[in-house]
Amino acid sequence: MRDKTSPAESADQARPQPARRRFVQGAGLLALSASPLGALAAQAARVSDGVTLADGPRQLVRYPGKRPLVRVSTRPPHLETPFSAFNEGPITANDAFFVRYHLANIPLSVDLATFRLTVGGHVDKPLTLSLDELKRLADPVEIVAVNQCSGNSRGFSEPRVFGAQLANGAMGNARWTGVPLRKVLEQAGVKAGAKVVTFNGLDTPVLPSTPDYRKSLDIAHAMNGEPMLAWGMNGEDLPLLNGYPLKLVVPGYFGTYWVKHVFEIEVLDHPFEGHDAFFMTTGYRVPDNDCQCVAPGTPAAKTRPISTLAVRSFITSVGTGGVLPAGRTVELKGIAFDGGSGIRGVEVSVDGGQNWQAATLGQDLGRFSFRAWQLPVKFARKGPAVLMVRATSNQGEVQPAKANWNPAGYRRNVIESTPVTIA
Ligand SMILES: Nc1nc2c(c(=O)[nH]1)N[C@H]1C(S)=C(S)[C@@H](COP(=O)(O)O)O[C@H]1N2
Ligand SMILES: [Mo]
Repeated sequence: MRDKTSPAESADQARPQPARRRFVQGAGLLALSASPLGALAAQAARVSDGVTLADGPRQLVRYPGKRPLVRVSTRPPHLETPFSAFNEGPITANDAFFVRYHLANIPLSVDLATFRLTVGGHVDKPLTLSLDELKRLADPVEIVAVNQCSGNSRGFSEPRVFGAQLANGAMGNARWTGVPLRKVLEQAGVKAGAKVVTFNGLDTPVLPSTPDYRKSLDIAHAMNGEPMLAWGMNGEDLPLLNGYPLKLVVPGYFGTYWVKHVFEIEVLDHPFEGHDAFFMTTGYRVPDNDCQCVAPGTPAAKTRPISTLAVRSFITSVGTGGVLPAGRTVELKGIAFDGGSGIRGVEVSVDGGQNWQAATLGQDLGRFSFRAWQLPVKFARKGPAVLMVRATSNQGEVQPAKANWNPAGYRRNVIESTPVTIA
């Protein structure tokens, strides 16, 4: 399948065009193909990840630079991390990290010789920076932070909701290297009266009627030192599919703000509105109340942009339908995280929520990171058992026993239950 609409007819002609035959990341597979998106997914393996949502079993598929990931869609690429990868440790490997795009015209390579980051709008001194110039602009900083899709786990919503039917693999935790966004904005000189900062990536819509993928942060958030322009992920360049060469990292905030292939930053002295503000003004909004939820099946009267991650925890060492031995010590392992206060504690139940035991927390990699936990347990009796895990954040937030519901299935953080068999 070839695109019928040229991306060049959109308003995006100012974008640096990636030079396809020069320095190319993950190019081997791509450059040969007349239909790159088709070829990207060409090595589909007919293997399921074992999760069956309403859409049926999900297949694993192989993309450049990635191990087999769960195929949610291929155009645009939308791939989940197979859940077993989270048992490898609190850092998610680059080749296992999930991939989410909204627009099908994604960059298949980026030439650093021509790539430029521009910073403009309501500033004293607009900037045009190569990646090297950006790297020299300030001392690099590192932060370990979770990137989680707002719709992670949406496929478990009841009643069902529209949107990609995701299980729990649309999240990952990495060590990001870059420069604070604040330093870059300071260099450009934000003028008085600035309200928001917008971010645009190299991917473009196929049809002009489709809004571009742009996000914004309030000026105070953009300047608070946390958001980062990152080129490094776990000590390597960003994988192409995760936003090479530069991505906005917004610790504690949902992945929707983590704009990939970011090349254009604009400071506005007015609210961000219009066609290309769709993913702020229409998409990625939650009910404007404390629980960010409504009665299941009902619309939200008033909404606001989604923001920070809710506290969550998972068992990673055994999944639904797993078999564990009776009469022997079994080490249960997992992860927990929240939107940036850090994890105070994790409790585990092996009897469907009647009794809870405190787990031991692993190394603290920072308040925005996955926190590993473990707990040795012993099952006296054979038969079915339901394992549950719940986390409490340092700010006292606990996971709900009953799932909060909203029309887009965002921000799910119900206490997870894992039915297993003791044999
Ligand atoms: N340029 C661009 N950046 C983007 C998106 C996109 O469609 N285009 N999707 C966002 C969403 S919704 C998510 S969840 C994260 C996913 O990041 P990843 O693909 O690196 O895992 O990217 C965000 N950044
Ligand atoms: Mo997302």
